[in-house]
Amino acid sequence: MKNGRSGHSFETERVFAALDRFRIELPSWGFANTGTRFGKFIQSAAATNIGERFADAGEVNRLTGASPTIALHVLWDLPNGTADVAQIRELEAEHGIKSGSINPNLFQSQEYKFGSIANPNAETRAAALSHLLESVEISRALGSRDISIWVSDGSNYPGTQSMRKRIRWMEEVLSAMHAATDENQRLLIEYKPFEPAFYHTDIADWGMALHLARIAGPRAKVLVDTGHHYQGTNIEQIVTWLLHLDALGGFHFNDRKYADDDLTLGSVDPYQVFRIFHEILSAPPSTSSEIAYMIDQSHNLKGKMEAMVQSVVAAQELFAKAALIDQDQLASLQDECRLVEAEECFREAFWFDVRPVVKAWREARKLPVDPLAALRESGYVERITRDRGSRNTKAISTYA
Ligand code: RM4
Ligand code: MN
Ligand code: MN
Repeated sequence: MKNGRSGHSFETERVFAALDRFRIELPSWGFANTGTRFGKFIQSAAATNIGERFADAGEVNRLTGASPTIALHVLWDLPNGTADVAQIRELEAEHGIKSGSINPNLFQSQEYKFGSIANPNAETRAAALSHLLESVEISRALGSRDISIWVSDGSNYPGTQSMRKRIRWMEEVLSAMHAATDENQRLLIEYKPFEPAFYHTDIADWGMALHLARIAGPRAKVLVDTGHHYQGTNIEQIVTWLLHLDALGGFHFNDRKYADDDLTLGSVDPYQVFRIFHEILSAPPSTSSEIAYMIDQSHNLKGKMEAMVQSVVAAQELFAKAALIDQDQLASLQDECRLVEAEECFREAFWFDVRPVVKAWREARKLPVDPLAALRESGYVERITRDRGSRNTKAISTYA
């Protein structure tokens, strides 16, 4: 270990500083029953209502100290719109966790069969806009900064829709939405190459999302969901470009082997997450300080609480590893094209076992030293399994 300025090791200083500022948002839907298009496997411990989703997220935050906000899906968490804000406020106070990003739902209603903000029918586009405006209102009422939009719009067969006209319709709706935001709010635009549409998707990649964000206005940024790329796409390069353009709003983290698999963060390819964090940590802080780190996962087989704790811990460890890269040294090795030494400087940080230092950080911050073990010892999962078991056998969740 190298020695840092304060007498602590270089690694301890770096990791402590990195973890003190790293926060990652939990998705309310990650605690509820979800499934695949082939069916759902109900879990006895899954959250069956908004109170339980808040309780679970609060517990993950208690264990990790790194997740003080919960992302809300309007249709699933606030089915009555702004009328539900008072109840959400009470839940925030009760569970010590704040509302995070507000996620409009433009993909489940029957009227969106042929699209929402890109639907050829002006009335349907107006309905989509009115839902977006209500989402802006909800975000304002809750004091949450980000409204994260993912639209499933697209078509399944060549020639059946005008891709060109649909661009204009999206520009109009998103501009109108942006006009309703105030300076404390942001509009994050997510992209995805395919699914549910299989011929064209209206916001298929970061270029399209960036264009729409620029047209919408200065408070619109791009949201990168790590599962929303073709195989082999260099996601960290996209991140670099978005940072350069001051257009990176946030992330939906998850992992995958094939497509939008929504598996636990870092479970398949932790090096990918490390590379993304490196690009962020090597960029000027002014372009990266407002990035919203969020988890967007669906845990079908693993226990939801356990999977979420694993995800937060994995994110912390990979962020801590990336913080260990000696940026000055790496920059001069890169400039001199000393390729092998540059690569080894990079990989040394990835291979460094940060877990003992992360444990020391948890101890210093009075957090459970091993969050997963603490979850097991707390009996929380057994309790919610008992309490929610019968409700879960009856209720098939409305979740996608
Ligand atoms: C989409 C996308 C969105 C999420 C929905 C449920 O694939 O990732 O972010 O809100 O799933
Ligand atoms: Mn997502
Ligand atoms: Mn997705």
